Amino acid sequence: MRLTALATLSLVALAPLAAAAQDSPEELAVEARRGFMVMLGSNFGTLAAMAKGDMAYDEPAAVRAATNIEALTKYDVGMHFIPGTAKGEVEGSEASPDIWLDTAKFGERFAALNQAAAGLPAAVTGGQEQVGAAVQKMGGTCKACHDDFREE
Ligand code: ASC
Repeated sequence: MRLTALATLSLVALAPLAAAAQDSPEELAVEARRGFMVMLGSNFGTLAAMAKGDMAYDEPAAVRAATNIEALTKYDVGMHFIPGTAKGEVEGSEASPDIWLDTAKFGERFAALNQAAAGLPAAVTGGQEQVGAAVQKMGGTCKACHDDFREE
């Protein structure tokens, strides 16, 4: 009885892993990219809301969001842009085929994001009036890459 319950529990716990294992490398790549973008967007959204005054300035929350963004931009998300994962090639992709035609420019866009995010926690410290400039600098690099390489 105990063993059966334990066995059932392990199967339930492993179910998400099994589901992921059935995905093709292309599907996994898109899932990884989207997860990355969702985390980035969630933390960026916090800072943008504080900059706009939609959310009260909360220094620890701002620093946490900025720290997450800085950490996320050090993740090599480029490794998930594998061939065969442009929009239309795999479900859920919004990646422009141009990514694979100009990989140097694509890399530069990520480098710009990385640079804009460097020191972000300090940049959002000290008051609501600090956040706007930091958000603009960051958001500009999001937009620059999406304008060229995202097809919604
Ligand atoms: C986001 C998101 C973007 C950027 C951009 C910033 O949260 O999805 O594309 O921020 O709007 O300018």
